[in-house]
Amino acid sequence: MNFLPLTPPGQAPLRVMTIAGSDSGGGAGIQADLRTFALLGVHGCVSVAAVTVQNSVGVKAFHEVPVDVVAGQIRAVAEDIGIQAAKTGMLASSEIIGAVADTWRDLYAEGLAPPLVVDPVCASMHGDPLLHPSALDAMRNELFPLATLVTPNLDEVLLITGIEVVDATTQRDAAKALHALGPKWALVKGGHLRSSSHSPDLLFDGTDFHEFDAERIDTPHDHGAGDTLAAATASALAHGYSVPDAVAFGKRWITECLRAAYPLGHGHGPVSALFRLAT
Ligand code: PXL
Repeated sequence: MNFLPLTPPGQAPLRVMTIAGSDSGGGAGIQADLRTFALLGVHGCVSVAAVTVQNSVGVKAFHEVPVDVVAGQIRAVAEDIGIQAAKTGMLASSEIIGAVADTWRDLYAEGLAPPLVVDPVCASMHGDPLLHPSALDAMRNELFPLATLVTPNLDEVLLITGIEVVDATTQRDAAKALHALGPKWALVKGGHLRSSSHSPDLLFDGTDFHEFDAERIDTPHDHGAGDTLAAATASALAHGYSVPDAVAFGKRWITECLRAAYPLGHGHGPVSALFRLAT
């Protein structure tokens, strides 16, 4: 596959920020995002929103970072280092979502807010909650309207819109419902449409639908897949790609990361951006 343009050594690469949770097992969350950023040649910056206690079997607990610290990390980096794109992942609570949204609105007014990919992480692949159910309203009403792109999986689509996606028609309905919440673009990922041998994702900007079909890689080791797709898409947006082109790039990247996924621990292993080192 073609990767993103690289910056010559000694010159500052583009900066992409992840506002998300830490995964002690290193497979998902901030650790997955930083791996993708590095292997795509962008400089990853971080606002840690939560710290999870987890391994390949499940999430045992999490600690929420105080809201002023989450907001402070974003502002400190945006003001000084500058960011060309950002993505959100696990945000845990309505208070944290509110702080991120407030900070983002302020940065926008100051001309410091780049494209924002909102991956509305609600639960781990084991079903362990990563977002308090009471925070769904904040996700819908505060963060979605600020997003360039939202990237829910089908479980998250159901929680956010109430629509159960079972086929192409309901996938379109869901894309319209998500877009109506305010993001510029909505991506409904079809990777969990288990009947399909393909992984059809649908992108909608309120007017046009774009379909992205990729080979479906059947692996139990898909921990961090959503994070990795959003991180690669944000990296392409930092390079000035259009949203459809950035999503197409992210989709190619996650397909290769899924192909390279490896077992770890006694449960589900992670997708692997490390394949890039062998290409
Ligand atoms: O893959 C979703 C995700 C995001 N962020 C953190 C996670 C997980 C899944 O477990 O732990 C911190």
